[in-house]
Formats: sequence, structure tokens, C-alpha cells
Amino acid sequence: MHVVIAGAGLGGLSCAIACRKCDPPLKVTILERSPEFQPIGAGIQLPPNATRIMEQYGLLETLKDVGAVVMQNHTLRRYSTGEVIVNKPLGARAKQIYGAEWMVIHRADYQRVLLQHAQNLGAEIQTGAEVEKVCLILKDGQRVYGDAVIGADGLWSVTREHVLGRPSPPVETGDLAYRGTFTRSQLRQLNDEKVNKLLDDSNIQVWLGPEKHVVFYPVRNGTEFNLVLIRPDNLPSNVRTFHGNLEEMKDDFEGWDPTLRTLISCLSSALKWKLCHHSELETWVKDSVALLGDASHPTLPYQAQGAAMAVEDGAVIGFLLGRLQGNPVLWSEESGKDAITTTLKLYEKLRKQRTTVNVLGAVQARVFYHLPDGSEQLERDRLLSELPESRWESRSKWNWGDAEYQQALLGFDTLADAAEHSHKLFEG
Ligand SMILES: Cc1cc2nc3c(=O)[nH]c(=O)nc-3n(C[C@H](O)[C@H](O)[C@H](O)COP(=O)(O)OP(=O)(O)OC[C@H]3O[C@@H](n4cnc5c(N)ncnc54)[C@H](O)[C@@H]3O)c2cc1C
Ligand SMILES: *[C@@H]1O[C@H](CO)[C@@H](O)[C@H](O)[C@H]1NC(C)=O
Ligand SMILES: *[C@@H]1O[C@H](CO)[C@@H](O)[C@H](O)[C@H]1NC(C)=O
Ligand SMILES: CC(=O)N[C@H]1CO[C@H](CO)[C@@H](O)[C@@H]1O
Repeated sequence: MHVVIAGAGLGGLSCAIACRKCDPPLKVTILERSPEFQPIGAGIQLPPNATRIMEQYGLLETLKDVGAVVMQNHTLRRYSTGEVIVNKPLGARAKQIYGAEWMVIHRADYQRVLLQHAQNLGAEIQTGAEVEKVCLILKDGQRVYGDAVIGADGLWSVTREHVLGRPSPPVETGDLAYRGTFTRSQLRQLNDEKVNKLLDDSNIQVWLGPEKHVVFYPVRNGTEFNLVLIRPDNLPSNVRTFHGNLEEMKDDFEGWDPTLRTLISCLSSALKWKLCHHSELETWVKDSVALLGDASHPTLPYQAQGAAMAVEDGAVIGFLLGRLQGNPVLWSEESGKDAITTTLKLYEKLRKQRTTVNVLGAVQARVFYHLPDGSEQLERDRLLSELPESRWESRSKWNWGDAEYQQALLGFDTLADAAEHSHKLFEG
């Protein structure tokens, strides 16, 4: 079976690895628009169920070798003082409860590791190959054939248009993100005791304020740090990314924790990203074409699940297509088309409900993160500060603090789920 994947982002590469890991492996061709892989992006989080997939790919140690850092706590702070509202322990607890650690990494390092692994396993990658129409014809006129085509071409997917039969651009959320990084030595030079403390903790630090929040964590084994500032969108609607204006950023966060303001002053550049998402698409699959990742369910990044969901999607597709290829009754090159559609429809069914919960959860997280000062905010901070540091087994009005919600989000075994639900299809 030949699988053609449009897009060598995190989701597309995960899909390629899963397809090559099947026994026997599927033939995989990845078409990537960019002429070369550039170290684009900043920090990205790998919550437990993404690290779990990486463990199944045998890549956990490799990721650590290129600088992934295990997070010990998720710390929420009050924007104006930096005072800790609550500290949710991750570290050994994440491993114990969700079966895997919570890590952070630079996106470029993550992509490089997945790319290398996909290539080592025999996936073929064509760069400078921009998919224009799904049949598949490349911009330079070349035609590519595949038994299955996976649209892993991200937020502004063209395969999405093919699947839906009409344009369906992502929807502006009203928020934007500034993203920048600095080196440890840059921050050390500040000689600021509070900044040094932040550098020494392996924590995801979040400052919560009205309409805005800020996230800070290490990448590249703590030699660099990632800062994300979220605020109401003020980019024109046709602009997706733009150079951040450092003066504007300082003004935006006037009155916030002086330590945070010190960090912002230390940035030498930042990119401004419009944050888009999509309410549930009516379908992800048309004939032998399926969407994954940001092409099918772009989300606000407030639960750190965008890349995790993409990686999980890819793993499930590879698993299911591998099962199909291994079933001589269902699959033959001449008669397999319908079976591919049925298999991809099963993928859609398995993944759609879960990713919808995440997209909506991220919208709820926005409300939670951005409460204006006042009684509701005081109530939030009080409820959070009462959560028991070590146990975290209780319910909460807010998903972030709700043990049951977090278990459903992070403790879900998507591959076991796929194995269970594909049994009927493949074993009859
Ligand atoms: C450059 C970049 C930087 C990012 N940085 C961060 C970050 O720092 N932190 C964070 O949390 N999230 C970041 N994200 C978003 C996060 O990576 C996504 O939520 C997640 O990776 C979804 O994965 P995906 O594979 O669906 O899409 P993406 O990772 O967006 O990958 C899509 C891929 O498809 C390629 N492509 C697009 N159109 C075509 C076409 N027509 N033909 C062929 N190829 C095409 C793109 O070049 C890209 O390689 C970034 C995304 C991108 C593209
Ligand atoms: C990461 O940094 C620590 C020190 O902070 C060091 O002991 C370790 O060897 C480093 N790991 C890698 C893979 O470079
Ligand atoms: C981080 O979490 C660990 C346990 O996971 C705890 O012992 C430690 O005190 C926490 N540190 C900080 C700085 O929050
Ligand atoms: C897909 C995946 O790896 N899921 C894991 C999520 O976490 C649970 C533990 O709660 C594991 O059992 C799953 O394997």
C-alpha cells in the first residue's frame, strides 16, 4: 500500500513513522512545500500522551539527547505580582498517573528528530513539493499517485478544501501570540535573583491576567528559554504572522510582575501570530483522502494539545492502514479503494470526538486564564490554591484543576482505543 502525505509537519511525520513501523511497512511518500527544513518555531510542549507515542516510536531518549526537558510542575501565577496561585506537580506524578512524562522542546528539534527517524525507516521525502490539488498534482506539473492521501498540511490546508468541496479557512479566535526565545546566558547576565530562580526550576510558568496570559519554559536542555505572550488580536484579518514590536509588547504588559517585565525587556525579537481555530468540520475524509492535525482541528494552544493531537492522529492512521494492508480479504490493489475509505472513516470516528473536546476545552481554558480582576477571579484563585499539592484527585469547576477532565485528556490511550475499535472491521 502506498500512502502519500501532504506536509512534513509534526503530524505528517508522525503518520509517516507509524506507516513505516507496520509489519510489513507501507510505502510512504511525503510532499513538503518548503524547499528545505529550516529551524522555524519556538518552544512546544509534549504532554504525556504525546511523549507516550514518542516512547512507542522509541524516540524518547533521542528527544532528551537533543534537549527536551522533563517538566516538574505546572505553575500558575498572579499577573501583577508573580505570586504563585497554585503549583500542579508533573514530574513523577505525570508518569504515574498518565503513564508518561510531560516534556518541552524546541519545535525545530522535535521536527528534525521525527524527520530523521521517518527517513531512517524508509519514508521518501520530497521537499519543494507544494500540493495544489488533490489528485495529486504538484505545482511543477508532476503527478503523484497513492492508495491513500493524508492531508497533513496544517492550519491553511489546501487538502481541506478538496475534502469539503469548498473553502473552509480557519476562524480567527480574537487572540494572538507573541513568541520569542532567549539563551540562558542572556538571562543570567541580568543578575536578577528572581529570574535566576525561574531558570533553575524545570516548570511551565504561567502568569494569568485579564484578557492576557504568559507562558515561560526551557527548551534545548535549559540552554534556551521560550516566552509566549497571549493578548487580544490586533493584527488585520489578512495577516497571519508579523514581526512583533518590542515597545508594544512592553506596553501591553505594563503593570505585570516586574520579573516578567524584565524577561520581556530581554527579548531581542519576537514573532506575532494570529491564533485561529475551527469548529468541528463536518468531515475529514473523502474517498481515499483524510485530513489530520491542524488541517482538521486547529485549536487555541491553551491546553498544549495542538501538536500532541496531530502526532496521535498520525499514529492512528498508520496503525489502521497497517492493519488493512495485513488483511488480504479486505485489501488488494485493485479492490482496496473502498476498504481504504472505510478505514479512514474509522480513523475519523475514533479521533473526531476527542479532538473536538480539546478544541472546546481550549476555549474554556481561555475564559479561565483570562478572567478580569474581581469576584470570579478571586474565587478561581481560591479554589485553585486549595487543590492539594500532592494528590490532585478532586473535581474542579475549571478543567485545569479537574482530575477527571485531565485524566480523560492526558490519560487516554488512543492506540489501544484504535486497536479495540478496529477489531470488528479487520477480524470480521
Ligand atoms: C512553522 C511552524 C512553526 C510552529 N511553531 C510552533 C511553536 O513554536 N509552538 C507551538 O505550540 N506550535 C507551533 N506550531 C503549530 C504546531 O506545530 C501545530 O499545532 C502542530 O504541529 C500541528 O501539526 P500539523 O502537522 O498538523 O501541522 P504543521 O506542523 O503546521 O505542518 C504542516 C506542514 O505542511 C506543509 N505544507 C503546508 N501546505 C502545503 C502544501 N500545499 N503542500 C505541501 N506541504 C504543505 C508546511 O510547510 C508544514 O511543514 C508551528 C507550526 C508551524 C508550521
Ligand atoms: C542537560 O543538561 C544537564 C545539566 O544541566 C547535563 O547534565 C546533561 O548532560 C545535559 N543533557 C544533554 C543531553 O545534553
Ligand atoms: C516542583 O515539583 C516537585 C515535585 O514534582 C516539588 O518537590 C518541588 O518543590 C516543585 N518545585 C517548584 C519550584 O515548584
Ligand atoms: C496514546 C497513548 O499513549 N496513551 C497513553 C495515555 O496515558 C495512559 C495512562 O493514563 C496510557 O495508558 C496510554 O498508553
